[in-house]
Amino acid sequence: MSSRRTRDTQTSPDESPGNTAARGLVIANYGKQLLVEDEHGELYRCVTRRGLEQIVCGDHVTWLKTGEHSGVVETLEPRASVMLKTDGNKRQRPLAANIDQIVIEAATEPTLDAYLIDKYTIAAELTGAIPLIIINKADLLGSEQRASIETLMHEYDRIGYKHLFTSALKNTGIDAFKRELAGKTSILVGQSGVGKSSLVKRLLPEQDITIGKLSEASGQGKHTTTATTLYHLPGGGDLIDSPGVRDFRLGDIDPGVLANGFRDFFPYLGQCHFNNCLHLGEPGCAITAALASGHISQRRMDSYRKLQSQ
Ligand SMILES: Nc1nc2c(ncn2[C@@H]2O[C@H](COP(=O)(O)OP(=O)(O)OP(=O)(O)O)[C@@H](O)[C@H]2O)c(=O)[nH]1
Ligand SMILES: [Mg+2]
Ligand SMILES: [Zn+2]
Repeated sequence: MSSRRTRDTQTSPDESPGNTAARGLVIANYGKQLLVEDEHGELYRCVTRRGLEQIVCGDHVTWLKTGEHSGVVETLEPRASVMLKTDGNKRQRPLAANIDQIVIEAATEPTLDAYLIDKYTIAAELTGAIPLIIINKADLLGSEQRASIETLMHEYDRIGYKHLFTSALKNTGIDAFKRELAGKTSILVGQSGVGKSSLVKRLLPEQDITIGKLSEASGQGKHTTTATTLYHLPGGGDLIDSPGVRDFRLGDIDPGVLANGFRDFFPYLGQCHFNNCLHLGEPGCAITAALASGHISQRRMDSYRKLQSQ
C-alpha cells in the first residue's frame, strides 16, 4: 500500500494553456490551506477547489500551480485507507489517509491509559492498518513500573501486536523504532505530551519540530503540535506527526461491527449460537467461552463492553 503510483502528469479540462495539473502528496493541513509536495520535493501552499471533500495529510491529489509557491488542488485521488477522528461536534472527519501503520504512543507521563491504547488498536483494525505500540519515556520507569507495563504489553503480544520501549530523551529504542517504520506510511497518535514530536525529532534531528513542555503543576500535557504533518524518513518510509488528544473517540460504530476491531476475537467470530450475537452474555457465545478459558483477556473484554455501552 501507500503506493506512490507513478502516473503521467494529467491535464485538467479547465486548465490555462501551459499549466497542467500535476500529482502531489499532501504533507500538512492547516485548516483551509494544504501543503502539497510535487514530484521533485518542492512545497506549495494550496487551497482546494470548492466542492472537494476534506483533504488530509497522506492524500494524493492533482493540483494546478497558481504562483511561485502556491496552487489549487483540483482532485483527490482514491484513498487506499483513511483514519477517522471524531470532532467536538461528534462528527467523523478524516485525520490522515493512505496509512499502513498506526503508531500508538503512550507514556506514564501524563498517564498510561490502556483503554485509550485499545481504542487506537480498534481504529487501526477498522482502518486496515497495523498497530504498533510505543511506550516512550522508558527512562522514567522504575523496575516495578516497567514490569507492570510489560505484563500489560504481554496481552498485546498475544494478540499479535508489537510493542517497543523508547526514550526520546536518552535515545534508546530508536533503532528498533526506525526498523518498524521503514518502507511504510505511519501515523503517530496518542495523548498530548507523551513525546510524539520528540520521537520525530530523534529520527530527523535537522528538522524544525516544536516540542512542548509538560505543565509541571498538573502533569498534563498541553497541545504543542497543532497541524498534522508528514515527514519523509531517511531510512525510507513516511511518518505523520499528529496533534495529541485528551481523549480519542471512535465515533459511531455499528454494534455488530465493533468486534471486527478486536483481533483477539477473530478466531471465535462466527462461532456463536446466534449469528447476530453481540457477545454481551447471550447463550452459546464463543467469545464468552474464550474469555472463560483465558484466551481473551478480561481487560480487553471490559474495553469491548465499555465501547458497546457508549
Ligand atoms: N523523560 C522524558 N521526557 C520526554 C521524553 N520524550 C519527550 N519528553 C518530554 O515530554 C514533553 C512533551 O513532548 P512532545 O514531544 O512535545 O509531546 P507530543 O506528544 O508531541 O505533544 P503534543 O504535540 O501536544 O501532542 C517534552 O517536555 C519532552 O521533553 C522521554 O523519552 N523521556
Ligand atoms: Mg507534538
Ligand atoms: Zn457471541
